[in-house]
Amino acid sequence: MKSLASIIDSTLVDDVHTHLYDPAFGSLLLSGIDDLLVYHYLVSEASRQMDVPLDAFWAASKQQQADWVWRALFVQHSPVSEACRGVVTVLNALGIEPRSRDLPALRQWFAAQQPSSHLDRVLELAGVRSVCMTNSPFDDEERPLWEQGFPRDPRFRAALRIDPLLMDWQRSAPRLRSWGYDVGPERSPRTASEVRRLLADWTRRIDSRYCMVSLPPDFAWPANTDAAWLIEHAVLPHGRDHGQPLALMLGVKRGVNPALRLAGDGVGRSRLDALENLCAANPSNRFLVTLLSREVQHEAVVIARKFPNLHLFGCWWFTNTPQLIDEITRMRLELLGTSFTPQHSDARVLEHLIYKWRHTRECLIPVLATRYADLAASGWTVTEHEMRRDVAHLLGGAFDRFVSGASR
Ligand code: FIX
Ligand code: ZN
Repeated sequence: MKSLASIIDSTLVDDVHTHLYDPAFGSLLLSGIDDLLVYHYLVSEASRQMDVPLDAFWAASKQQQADWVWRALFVQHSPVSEACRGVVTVLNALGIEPRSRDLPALRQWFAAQQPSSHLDRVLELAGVRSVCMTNSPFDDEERPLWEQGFPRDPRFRAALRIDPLLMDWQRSAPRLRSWGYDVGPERSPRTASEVRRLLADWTRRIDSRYCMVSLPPDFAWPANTDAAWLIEHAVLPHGRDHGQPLALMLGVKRGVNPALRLAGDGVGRSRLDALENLCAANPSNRFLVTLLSREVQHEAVVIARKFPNLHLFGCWWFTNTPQLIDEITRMRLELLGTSFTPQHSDARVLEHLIYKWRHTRECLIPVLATRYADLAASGWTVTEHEMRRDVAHLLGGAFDRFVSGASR
């Protein structure tokens, strides 16, 4: 009988949320040591240890920024944080002894890789079968390629990101008008139907799996806000018409320290009565939810027990640390069984897939082993076939079924 560890290690993952791009997007698919080092997780950590003022940091080239991050986090101190250890895991998995090379040598190594075989190798080392991208019509860099069309790499699936639409309607409305949608700034039936037309067009164009938005801790629903109105009159009807779940990423406070740019976002406790209200009032809509704050994880699990149209996924960003993955995943297994998706990578750089999934697998093994051992002690021994089924379900299978509406 194969061990649980080898089943978890060998089961391929369908990664349900990343910031990676189909290789057709060229330089938008980040890769290599400099992108690994200027990852915003590391920039925020380095900002605490670097002597360089932030203005000078942002004015410098990516390579110079990477040099500073490397020096602060890997040379002057031991890289013990989760994000730093991630870089070490990546280099190791690629066969590079991280301490034996300086940054110029690491750069040369990455530059020598042939992009498509490097992509294949990374996916293989990460044990990842497919990744879901984050695709925004509001992103001027990616929109033109979608409009033009391109041969898709089937390993890169799409999801429609709509943050500006919901969170910044007054500035988004003129953009929609410039794209030919007859919306006004006011909340009218015409505006709602034109937003639905935009969502339908983009869902078809990118072959979207779900629609997604990140929301601040004080997001309320129902409420007299543009976001709540658009959700009720455009996003939810669109979801029902097109079978698209709505992914809510709850609890992000954007720009807590704007000087840190992308690294400057923070966290707050979300008001989960909004989630409860959404699930209760819209039984024909499906909601995918991940939460940034540790403090609301238990409440979210209890809501999920009440609403089969809610699927929890991932230990998002600040909760993607071994200690919190362990705690949150145990809690979810104990209260939801296997009806959730423990992790997504949120990878921004191709090679992140390696560390995010290796570290997740390391966490999942003892958590699931304990549940199976407790179950065996109570008189139910899980077979190898059943373990494989459960692991495949947890590593993307359950999410896929929920998204397709097949079963929950
Ligand atoms: O909103 C999101 O999808 C977040 O994941 C990002 O905004 C965030 O910057 C991130 O990369 C977290 O892992
Ligand atoms: Zn993300």
